[in-house]
Amino acid sequence: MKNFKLVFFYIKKYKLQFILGFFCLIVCDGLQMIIPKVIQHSIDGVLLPGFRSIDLVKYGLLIILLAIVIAIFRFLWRIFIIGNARIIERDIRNDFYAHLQKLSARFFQNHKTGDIMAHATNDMNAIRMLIALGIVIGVDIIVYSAASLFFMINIDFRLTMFVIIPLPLLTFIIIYFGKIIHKRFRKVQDSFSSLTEKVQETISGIRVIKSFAQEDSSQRRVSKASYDYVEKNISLVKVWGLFFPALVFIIGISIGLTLIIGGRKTILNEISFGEFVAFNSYLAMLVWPMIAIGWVTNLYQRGSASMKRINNILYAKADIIDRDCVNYNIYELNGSIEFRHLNFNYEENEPKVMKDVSFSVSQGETLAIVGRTGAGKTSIINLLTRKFDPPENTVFIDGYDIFEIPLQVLRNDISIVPQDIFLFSDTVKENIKFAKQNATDEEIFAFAKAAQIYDEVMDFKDQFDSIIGEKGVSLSGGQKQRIAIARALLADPKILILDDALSSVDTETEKKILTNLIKLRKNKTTIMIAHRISTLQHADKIIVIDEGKIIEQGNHQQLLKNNGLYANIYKKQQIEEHLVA
Ligand code: DCP
Ligand code: MG
Repeated sequence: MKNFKLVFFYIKKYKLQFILGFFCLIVCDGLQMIIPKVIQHSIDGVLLPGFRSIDLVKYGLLIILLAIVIAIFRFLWRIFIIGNARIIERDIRNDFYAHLQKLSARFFQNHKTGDIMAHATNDMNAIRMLIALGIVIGVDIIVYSAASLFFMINIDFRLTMFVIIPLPLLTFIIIYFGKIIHKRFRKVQDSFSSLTEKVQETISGIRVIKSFAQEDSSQRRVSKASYDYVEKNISLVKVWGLFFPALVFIIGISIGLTLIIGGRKTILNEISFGEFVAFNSYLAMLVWPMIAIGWVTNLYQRGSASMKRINNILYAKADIIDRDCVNYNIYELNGSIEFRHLNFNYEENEPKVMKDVSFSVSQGETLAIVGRTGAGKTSIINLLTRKFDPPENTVFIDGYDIFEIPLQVLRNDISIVPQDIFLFSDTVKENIKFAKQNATDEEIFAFAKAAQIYDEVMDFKDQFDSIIGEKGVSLSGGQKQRIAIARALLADPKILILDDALSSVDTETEKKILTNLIKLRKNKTTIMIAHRISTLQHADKIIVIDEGKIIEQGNHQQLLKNNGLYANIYKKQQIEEHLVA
């Protein structure tokens, strides 16, 4: 039960609606229980001498009236209870999402997107079902079984005792089959998602498949998934096929007993004919709570498993947070950076990816980082931006330990064009103004021009209102990079970081972007990572990193003189350029 703390919190928050729903539900259930009584009296009345047909009309009208009132109250309780459960689901999902946003890169490295998606959908569903149906069924169980039993016993105690003997079996059948059905249903769902995944993969990867002439093998993979889906469905159908007959069988026994024993009692005049009919109706009504107990048990188990999974995430501590030493008097950054003897590994038992790294950048300077792939360039950025936390007293901005700077300030004043660019499936314009929502069109166009993407966007059918992604224009790697650069430039941050952001841009365009960049970033700190030295040679300071260690630093001229790795890479790239040219 303690898993449901959050649910109770929200139930309390919306308690008025729940109380109203509860009231409507009880009225609805209660009135429902009166109908067989009305039928009983009308039948017994018909059999009495002196019964007038006008009385029958009265009974008929009464039942219609009851039906109308029941319908109204049923409508109301659905709105109050089921509607409210939807609202709570929404609130929990919002909490969940808000919390996800706080979690660190490390969390997302350790949790699969698919699992998180499942929590936000399937698990939320299970909780909603439990809240809504749990309440409704709970009330139904109590009202239905209490009232039915009361009226049945009132009609004939011994008869009641006989016919209810088989009914508890219903509960067990529901619990038992419910579990199997749920398990198999999950397998059907899994199989379906793997089938759609395969189909989607083969469609989006069709060019690769064709170019490697792998149509047959990809066809085989899809049809295998397709077979699997059918198989899982058949296994589900089989349980359903057993489940209903089992229910009908048990109910049949009770009905049979009623007919035999109750029928005899009617003939012997121990109970009236009307009572016999009413008894049958109440028996039918008693079936529902028996089924409901089993159902709600399963719902509860599923819901609490889901709640546990969601709690695991909701109570996962956000590990990248403002620490106690944070200084909220820091409102903005100036942009000088220093790393002091930084050692770092991503996971405890893994080897170090940063080894005694020290360097500094003054405010307004441009720093370039060069190094082979996997050398640790992006890791430096990850630590500077607190995507991952460095050890204390190793990274300083404006002379402050990075942990003294509020995260909000850090995030506001540093913009990155990351190596793996992500654009939203929204318009080009919205993507560019992502970091500065109040940007004017003029600003957006100006920075698009600076990033050398303006002309290309103007060639799109809807220009800056073109949607990016599957439903709209598909962009080349270089186009994406330049849109991301425009986005970062528009934010005009105190520190701008370009992580390999020009890798897919041709050298001509690159030169133009760099010229604009130098103009726009005058007196503002910029960090550039690139494999091409032509991109970096104008930087005030260049550090060369290899296997997590800084092996050279200086400006272009100094490093060439050094004749180390930098000079080596530079020469190779010069020869390549000559060959290409
Ligand atoms: N690494 C890791 N966990 C991460 C990121 C990186 O274990 N979340 C490891 C992989 C490499 C090392 O850290 O062994 C350095 O990775 P970087 O991403 O810092 O390397 P680069 O950015 O220099 O490489 P590239 O030029 O390919 O981007
Ligand atoms: Mg990298």
